[in-house]
Amino acid sequence: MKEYTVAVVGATGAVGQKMIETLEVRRFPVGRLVPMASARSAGQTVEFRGRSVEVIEARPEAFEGIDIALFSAGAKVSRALSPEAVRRGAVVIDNSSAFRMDPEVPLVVPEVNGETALSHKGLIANPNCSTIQMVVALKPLYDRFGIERIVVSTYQAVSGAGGKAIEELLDQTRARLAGGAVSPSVLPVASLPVHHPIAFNVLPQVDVFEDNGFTKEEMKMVNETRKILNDPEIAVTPTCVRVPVVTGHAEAVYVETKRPFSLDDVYGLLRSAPGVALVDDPASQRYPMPLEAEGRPEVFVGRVRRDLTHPRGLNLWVVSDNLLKGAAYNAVQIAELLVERGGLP
Ligand code: NAP
Ligand code: 3JN
Repeated sequence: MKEYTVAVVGATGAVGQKMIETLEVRRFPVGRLVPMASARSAGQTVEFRGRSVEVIEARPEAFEGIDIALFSAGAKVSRALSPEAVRRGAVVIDNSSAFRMDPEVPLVVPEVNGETALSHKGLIANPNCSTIQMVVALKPLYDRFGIERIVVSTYQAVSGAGGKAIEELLDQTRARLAGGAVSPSVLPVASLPVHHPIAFNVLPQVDVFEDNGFTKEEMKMVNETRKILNDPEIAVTPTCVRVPVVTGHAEAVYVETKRPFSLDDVYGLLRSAPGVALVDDPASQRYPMPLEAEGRPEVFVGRVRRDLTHPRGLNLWVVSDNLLKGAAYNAVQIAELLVERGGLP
């Protein structure tokens, strides 16, 4: 089998580390791994297949000879360096929001719209984590019954906000338990002047606010869902919330379908849907939870129930590992799809 030279940009970050782990676990045909980060981390090492591999600074020339570049170092880095990588012949799978809404760039969740990846022009975007797990769960229902409207509330783990946010939750938890004071500096948004404690708290803000009162994370869910489902009319009303959980985003999702459904059909569709694991047994208190989803590639769905008031209303509880299916695993799945279906030069 052909082997590929694979760059991971952001290799020292929360997502980049999971990308490297996922390449190894999935036995992706990596001939050479090239971990990249900022000049700050150049010279550090990452572990891959039992060996230490040196991290190099991500600069335009570093992309000479790279076949596939998985980017996860933020939108600014992606905007600056991914065109440089593409110009040098790499196919870029970008985990940032930089190009997601660009009509020339496919926005891909393999279980939902995998075929769109094959029309790439060198660049493929990985959607936002909250969007990915929602559309994987809803796709089988969308195809069978149509969906008019989605009302979603997220319960997002701190790892979605990066390595520093994980440290902040753990440090604050230890400090509070020891009776000490905390001085938040990362959440809800590191670059804003005001920060709130996350330990023993819940923050109804993920990313910055837009003029319409929704946050950027919420607007990503609206716009990315429309693009992935190729349905500019679908109504999405999100509220994104940060909770003191390290890994695993949860979502309470309410949908109104276009056509009537039976619950038996819904269970059947979810049971056989690619990438979905149905965990729904109220009698034995079985439902998806972040602690059980951590480290797993599936999107877990439970608490499936017909709405009490709307005849075509359905409630679901959707949980997934935000660093895996929400980021690293989805990106590696896209790379696998390109290898399997001739999508690489
Ligand atoms: P993180 O833990 O803070 O890691 C950031 C990574 O980016 C580090 O490896 C860092 O390297 C690198 N980096 C920073 N500035 C750089 C530069 N100028 N050149 C090259 N590398 C640079 O953050 P994370 O949680 O892994 O997230 C990284 C990005 O992934 C986010 O900004 C976002 O765009 C994307 N993301 C997407 C999703 C999703 O929903 N699909 C979820 C989370 C994150 P140093 O060690 O050298 O600083
Ligand atoms: O907060 C989360 O749970 C998900 C965060 C995703 C994120 C964080 C910083 C920058 C993104 C993203 O992927 O949408 C970005 C970004 O690239 O805009």
